[in-house]
Amino acid sequence: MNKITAASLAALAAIAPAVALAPPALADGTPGHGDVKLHATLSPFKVNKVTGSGTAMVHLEGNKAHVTIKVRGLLAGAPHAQHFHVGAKGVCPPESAAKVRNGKLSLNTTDGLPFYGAIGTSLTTSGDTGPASGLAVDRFPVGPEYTYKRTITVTDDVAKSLRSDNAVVVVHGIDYNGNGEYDNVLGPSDLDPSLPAEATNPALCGALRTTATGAVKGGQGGTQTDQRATVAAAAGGALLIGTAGTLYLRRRTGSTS
Ligand SMILES: [Cu+2]
Repeated sequence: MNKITAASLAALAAIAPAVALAPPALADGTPGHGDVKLHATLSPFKVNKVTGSGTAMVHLEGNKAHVTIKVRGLLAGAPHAQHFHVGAKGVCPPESAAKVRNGKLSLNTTDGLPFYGAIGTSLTTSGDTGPASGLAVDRFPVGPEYTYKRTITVTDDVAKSLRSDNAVVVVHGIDYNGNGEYDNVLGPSDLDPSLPAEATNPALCGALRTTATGAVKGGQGGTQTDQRATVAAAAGGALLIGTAGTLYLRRRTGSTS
């Protein structure tokens, strides 16, 4: 396994700028700090030849995030960097965001930045959890299958992103050519040219969405998590106007997990 150098961390930090999000205002104008629970279904990037799957759960209390991630079907014996990405659209990239490199169609971490944003939290097994630990491969879980549980204190920006359904879980590390190791079939990593792209390309992705909150605002199901929809309702007089909040509510209603 390649070693992570200080230079590589600097390279990663360069693509993970500080995120400044507007604080999410509730319908009554106060910022949210209450308990929220979030869930994500982690889906594989087929374009990266991934067939694994997983789930992520976060219970956020203040800035304390109790994180549980379960994955299976990833490359065995290899570390899998995993992060909360924040500050963009709060969604996973479509497979159409992939590009041809080394004559092969693949999706690298940079391809997804306009969709899931930069690294907000590194979901390491120990020690630092900031963006600078984004490629600390000796502190990430090892595949093919694992359950990760850790309580992490997240930054204010990440807490706000979680509460506003803007955070995305990305698990990295793929085996594009199925030879059982990270190699250079796709060339060097976009995050650190001393690493193979296979070691850092996204494998699984899931947008975290709130499933429950501690404080329910009366009447119309307008909890903290429904803030965008609630704001939309206040502005437009109806919930079913074409907003991100509406899409979210539909998705949430249709979900059984
Ligand atoms: Cu990531």
